[in-house]
Amino acid sequence: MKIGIINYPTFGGSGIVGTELGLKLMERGHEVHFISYQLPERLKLEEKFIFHEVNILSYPLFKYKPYTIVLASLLSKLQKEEQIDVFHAHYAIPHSISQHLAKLTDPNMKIISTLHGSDIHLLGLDDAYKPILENSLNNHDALTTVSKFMTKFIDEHYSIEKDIQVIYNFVDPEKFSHIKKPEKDEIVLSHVSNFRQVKRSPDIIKALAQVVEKHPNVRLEMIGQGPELEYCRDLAITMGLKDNITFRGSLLNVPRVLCFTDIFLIPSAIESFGLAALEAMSCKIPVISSNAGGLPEVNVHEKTGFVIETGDVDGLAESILTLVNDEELRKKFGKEGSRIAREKFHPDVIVPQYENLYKKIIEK
Ligand code: GMT
Repeated sequence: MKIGIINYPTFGGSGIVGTELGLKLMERGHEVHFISYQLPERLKLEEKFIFHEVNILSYPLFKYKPYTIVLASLLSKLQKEEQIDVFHAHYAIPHSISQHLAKLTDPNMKIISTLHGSDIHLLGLDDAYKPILENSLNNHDALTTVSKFMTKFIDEHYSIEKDIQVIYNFVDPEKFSHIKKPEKDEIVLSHVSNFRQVKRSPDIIKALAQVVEKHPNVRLEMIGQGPELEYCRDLAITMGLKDNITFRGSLLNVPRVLCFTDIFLIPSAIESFGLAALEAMSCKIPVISSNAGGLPEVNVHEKTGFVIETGDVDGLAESILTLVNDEELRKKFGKEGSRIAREKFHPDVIVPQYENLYKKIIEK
């Protein structure tokens, strides 16, 4: 098949899922066309790929560049010139709307969107997007989401007249696997985040303050960048935790930090799936997550880690302390996490679900 993948090029989960899916589809013999406004981060590690850049010319009248239209025109052009069998957008705003616009130029064009997260549970609810978004999604050939939580959320908040298939995100054990941890005299906690408010990253610093009172040899790795990063840095200083926290910025090689990690933390206020938690599980790392959104579909309480109430800083500290004090429990949760990652979220389980969906809509 010839498949067009439209995604954001950044470190965000939807961009990663789109890119990794495209790469897996290439491995399985498909011709994949990556479409984005710049080369996706994870493609930078690859040698062979087809990439189409969405190029917007400046014009003095434009205060805001009309990205949605330029992307739609590119998709329409690709449909004509490359005879793409199916276009697959990751993150609905504005990608799904551009796909729908392009389909207006050729009704035979097949379009699918995967609804990832804040495109639906935050931005999409706003009147500034909702009417057009809903109409575009209703004109798609197929829709998928990344968790049962997301499907339920869409049912409750949108008028979508088609079935929405849940296809979970996946993790490649070749890229995220357990590497024997080096001997060290500290316990390392990690948090991978875009430091937006929904991630509740400051809760981790507050919990760490309680933890180091009992165990001064606990250190936290904060990976990523975003609006609350500066606040987190300040909080670390005011709470006297400067020496217990390392801020790393965005990293292409997350597995390198994960191999030093003993406990992974993701206490978000909402999370449609929590790809970072799955990547940690794949590396045999126990996870402490909140019970928000689709997180409990990934991290299973008392099997792969602990699931706490969102915002429960004391509960977070208590769970960290339980795992800090119990190496055997860390190993047990880590092992189970990696087993579930391999069985339920393996590319060989997930990618064929997308292939089958593509085939179904192409044959229709
Ligand atoms: O939706 C977002 O806030 C961003 C999006 C992204 O592009 O990173 O993340 C969402 O999609 C990921 C991949 O499916 C999920 O793992 C994240 O849980 C989800 N984020 C939220 O729901 C906040």
